[in-house]
Amino acid sequence: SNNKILVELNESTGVAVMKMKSPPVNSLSLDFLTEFSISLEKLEIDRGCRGLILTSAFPKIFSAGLDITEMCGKSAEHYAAFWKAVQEMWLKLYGSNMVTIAAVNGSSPAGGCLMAMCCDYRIMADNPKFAIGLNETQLGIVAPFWFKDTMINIVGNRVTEQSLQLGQMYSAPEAHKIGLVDLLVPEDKVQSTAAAVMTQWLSIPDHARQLTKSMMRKPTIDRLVKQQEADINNFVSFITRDSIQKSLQVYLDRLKQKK
Ligand code: CO8
Repeated sequence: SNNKILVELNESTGVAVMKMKSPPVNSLSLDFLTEFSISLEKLEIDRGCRGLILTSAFPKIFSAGLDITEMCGKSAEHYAAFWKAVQEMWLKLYGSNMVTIAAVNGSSPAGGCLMAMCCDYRIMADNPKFAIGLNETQLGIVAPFWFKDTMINIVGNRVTEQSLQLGQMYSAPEAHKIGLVDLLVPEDKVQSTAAAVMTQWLSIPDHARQLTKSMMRKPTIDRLVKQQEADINNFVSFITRDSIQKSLQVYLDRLKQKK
């Protein structure tokens, strides 16, 4: 199953493009997350790689977020392994030493939004049909504290509180207005703009930029590291509740019926 993520490293620029390609919607399954973390780790230790552009191989969808089927009707052991993989993805991407740029070329709910928020800079296709946000409450579930912290670090406490309570999805223009994305460009300019912004970020000496990034993010990362096991237990006991299983199932059925 080593084919959900395409990685192309340009040796001369030191920039890797990672394209998520897990049909139909790049949902973050256990397999996907495992492959993602391995690919990221490989780039992280490659001294020839200084920058990462994260994008989707599919037009219209960046990532549908966590794979809901991984959170339905499975064993406690499975939920624990799945949640650990979600944590690892976040720890690695949010803590990356590379310059990371999200080229958000489509919709990006929940876990997809989290991935984009982990990056240093977000460029989104200027299409009001594309939406991004942490919509967990709409599924009857609750975004964990580290999702919340990641969002606060970008848009502040007030906007995060309202967004999280309402499970609000923002259209690309709205997301730009609140600062959830940094730049809107026409759909066909997303990749080239990401490359141009990357050049600008890479003109800063790595050591100074990396120490600064770590200074900004380490307190947020440490908060999860200190209670990683407790966070897994928390997730498992929450997700195994009958009422939560029911609301996820209803949401999933509604997604499937929609067409
Ligand atoms: N997981 C599993 N399957 C999914 C998901 C998903 N997240 N999203 C879509 N699918 C499935 C659909 O059911 C559909 O399946 P099928 O073909 O069998 O009917 C197929 O993918 C294609 O989906 P659509 O037809 O809906 O495709 P569209 O192009 O019309 O729309 C969207 C794409 C916008 C991505 C749309 O599918 C969507 O909104 N999906 C739901 C996304 C969502 O709500 N994700 C939230 C997941 S929860 C999360 O990420 C964080 C949870 C934190 C846990 C905290 C617990 C304590």
